[in-house]
Parts: sequence; C-alpha cells; structure tokens
Amino acid sequence: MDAQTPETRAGFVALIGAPNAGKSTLLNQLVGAKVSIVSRKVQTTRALVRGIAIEGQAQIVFVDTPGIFAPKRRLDRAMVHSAWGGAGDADVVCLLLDARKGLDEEGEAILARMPELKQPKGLILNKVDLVERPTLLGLAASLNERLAFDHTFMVSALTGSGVDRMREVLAREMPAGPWLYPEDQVSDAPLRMLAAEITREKLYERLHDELPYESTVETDQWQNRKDGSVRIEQTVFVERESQRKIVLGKGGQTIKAIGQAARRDIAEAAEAPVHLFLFVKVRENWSDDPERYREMGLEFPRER
Ligand SMILES: Nc1nc2c(ncn2[C@@H]2O[C@H](COP(=O)(O)OP(=O)(O)OP(=O)(O)O)[C@@H](O)[C@H]2O)c(=O)[nH]1
Ligand SMILES: [Mg+2]
Repeated sequence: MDAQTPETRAGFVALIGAPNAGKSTLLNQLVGAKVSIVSRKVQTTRALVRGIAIEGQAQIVFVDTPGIFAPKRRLDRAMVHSAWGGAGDADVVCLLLDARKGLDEEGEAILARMPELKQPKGLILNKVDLVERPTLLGLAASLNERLAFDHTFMVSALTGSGVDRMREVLAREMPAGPWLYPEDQVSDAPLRMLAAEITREKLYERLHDELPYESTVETDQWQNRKDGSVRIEQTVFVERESQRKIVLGKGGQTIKAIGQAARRDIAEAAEAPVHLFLFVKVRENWSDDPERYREMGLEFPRER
C-alpha cells in the first residue's frame, strides 16, 4: 500500500439494550438494508445478527443482540447469554436506550454490568423523534455521571436522524486492519436464515396479541431453479394444536397472508422471484429441543 492510501480499518460494534429499545431497527438503518427483523413486541431478536456497513476506509460489523432482561425460560436464558457474548467479543459496546422510557429497571441492570466490559463504550439514546430536547440532554448527562461513556449519540433509528454521524464516529474507533467481509456484503447470515426470520416477523405482525412466543420458523428447502426463481419450503413450529389453528386461520387465510407478506420481503432479499411454501407443525416442547437452538444459532442451556 503506498503512503497516500489511507489505512483500512475493520471491527465490531455490539448493540446491547433492553427488549424493544430499537436495536434491530438501528442495525438496519446503519447498514442500509433489512438484515434483522423488527416488531412492536418485546424479545423479537433471538440470536446475534451481524450487519456490515462501510464508512470511508472502515468496515464496521454491527452486532444486533437479543434484548437483555431477567430470563425465566430456557429460550430466554439462551438469548440473554448470546447478547452478553456478543458484547464481550466486540471492539466497541454501545448501550441502546429508549429515550422515552429513560433508564428503567432493565436498563439499570444492564448498565450495572457494563463496567465489567473493557472496551470503549457508547451510549445511544434512541427514539429521539418521541422526546423533547431538554429531557434528552438531562438523560444524557445523568447517564454519563453513572458511567463514563466514550461517546453519546442521540438518534432516531426510525427516521435515521443522527445515524450517519454515529457511523462516522464509530468508524474512527475501528482498529486498523483488512476488511473482514467482501465490500458488497451486508450480512453474514445465510439467506435461508434471513428468510426464516422474515417469516417469523410476518407471523408476529399478524398475530401479535394472539400468538405467544411459542413459535419458531425454519427453512427446510431452498432450491434455485433454472428460470432464476427460488423455491423455498419453511416450517412454522408451534407448541400446541390450538396455536396451529390460530396460525392457519379460518380456511387457511392467516397463513396465506403471512406467506404473501413474507414472500415479498424474501424476494427482495434474495433478488429473485420466490415461491414460498409454508407448513405449520405442532412440536410440543420445541423450546427444549437442542436442534431448534442450533437452527437459531443459539447455545442450548442445559438448565431448564
Ligand atoms: N418512534 C420510534 N420508534 C422506534 C424507533 N426505533 C425503533 N422503534 C420501534 O420500536 C419497536 C421495537 O423495535 P426493534 O428494533 O424490534 O427493537 P429491539 O431492540 O431490536 O427489540 P428486541 O429484538 O425485542 O430486543 C418497533 O415497533 C420499532 O418500529 C425510533 O427511533 N423511533
Ligand atoms: Mg431486535
């Protein structure tokens, strides 16, 4: 490399925070593509999702993590464990807070553990579109008294306000070194995984109040056809027959609508026409089945 060429940089920035703070929405804004699913429900993200952004000579791998909360079930425990794991491995750790909520009990518990992390730390106050400026400044000041953050960002993941500046500042924190992924790659997750996540998002969108968290989606078949289209088969696992009925809906209407919405987004991600076939299966206690965790990219906690 000649002396004129600025050095490349590359590294990881973990986004941690309570469920629903807007981590996945922010990841998608930072990357400029949908790589992580979003919903109004808490505990949407289940495993680490990496989204890759380029800023000048820096490649920044943003790591979206499951929301951190007091876990009750085995799946909860796996998710929270994965979130802290993502933080431990990053070059910079950013705590994301919903600025409208401020520092609630969940945020407090995460903040209390952050001094254990040795990396530079960022504070991200999100959802500034919903908060008055003085409230925001007060919150930033009091949080910085609690922990000496290296950077404080005020953003709206929804509108994109403040996001470009944040990416620029974080780019300068990245260690010098070669890029970790090809220039045009936006995610490290295989498309079949993203496709399963997209269907789960549509499931949440349609059934937010009826369907509890007892569902998961897997891609079983992914076939690239000669005509350039893709044939995909996915299975929605639920825990009980009553839930299967809800997912199917009257005359199969609900699953049909979910399938249509998912197909559109998957086709966009795959940049190809998609034929999507959805199956709904009852698998009692899938959330105690190690294989389901492997599919999600989670470690299986031995303790229930
Ligand atoms: N008004 C507003 N809403 C936002 C903003 N960012 C996220 N949201 C909304 O907040 C909700 C949760 O967003 P997610 O991105 O799924 O939150 P998360 O932190 O990834 O949640 P978990 O994966 O459950 O931990 C969604 O309804 C988003 O549309 C923002 O800047 N402003
Ligand atoms: Mg999320």
